[in-house]
Amino acid sequence: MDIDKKVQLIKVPFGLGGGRAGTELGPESVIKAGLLNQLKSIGVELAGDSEVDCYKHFSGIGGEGKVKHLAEVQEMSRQVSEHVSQAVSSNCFPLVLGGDHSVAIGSLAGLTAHYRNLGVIWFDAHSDMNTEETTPSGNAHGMPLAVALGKAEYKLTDIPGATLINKDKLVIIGARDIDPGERELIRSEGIACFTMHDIDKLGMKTVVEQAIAIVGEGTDGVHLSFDLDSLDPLVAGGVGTPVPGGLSYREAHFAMELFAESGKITSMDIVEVNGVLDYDRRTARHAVELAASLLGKRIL
Ligand code: EXY
Ligand code: MN
Ligand code: MN
Ligand code: MN
Repeated sequence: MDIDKKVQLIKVPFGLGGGRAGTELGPESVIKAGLLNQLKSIGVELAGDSEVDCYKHFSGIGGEGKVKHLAEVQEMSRQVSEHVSQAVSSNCFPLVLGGDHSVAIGSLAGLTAHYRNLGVIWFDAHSDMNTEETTPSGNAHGMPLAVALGKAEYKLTDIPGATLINKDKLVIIGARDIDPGERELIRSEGIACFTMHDIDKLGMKTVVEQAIAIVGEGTDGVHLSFDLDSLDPLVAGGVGTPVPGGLSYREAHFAMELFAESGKITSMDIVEVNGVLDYDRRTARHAVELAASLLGKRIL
């Protein structure tokens, strides 16, 4: 997009929404993999960075109730929302570094406070649309879209200033592990979901063109939430919930390049980099490169 805005980095070292330790190390890991130099090298200016103070230490304990660590997820989301909202108020491009994918609840809350017609692009192996009733794991990182669409008991509107996202302006790309309750919701709500099968059939160019046709019209901002598990685990194995048969390196970069060309994306999450499982920082380095591709890195 040749971003004309400065980037505000928002670090969210939160992993209690996932089932395995290590995602709370994501922001540190992505920074150590060279994010700041990479942004600098492509001419993206950093307005500043902030860190959300949010239960940095993973604990497998405290999983009572239908959703594990729900109170912590809610408190983290409220704080992330404030940071994101502040960044948008300062005319910056919010780049949120998770953390597990429940951090996107906070991103979407902060963004909907400003963009009344927000579009959402969701790169993921999963569809993250379980409710308190359908979740097979009790892990909140499998729920952010249900929260944002108002389908769970915990709703985006529980966060001050936020509105729900519009189901007609949401596009999921890369899905290949969808639970029965999620499938029902996707079908009944008519949500645009390009599975890996669709990507194989249509090719990434057509998929992104169709996605842009959906979110490009009638929106005043478009958020791109990138879960690293959308990539094939052979490319990016440092994630807590790997699913075989994912995006290739080039498919993912090509998609980011096409979204960059569209000039439509106004914010981004990078989530699910697991600092414990990503022993050689390969997944974190992919995250850095993908962010650069989205922010307008040019080869020529
Ligand atoms: N659908 C499964 C669940 O709800 O437990 C797995 C969710 C994984 C969610 C992640 C990271 O995108
Ligand atoms: Mn996810
Ligand atoms: Mn996922
Ligand atoms: Mn599953």
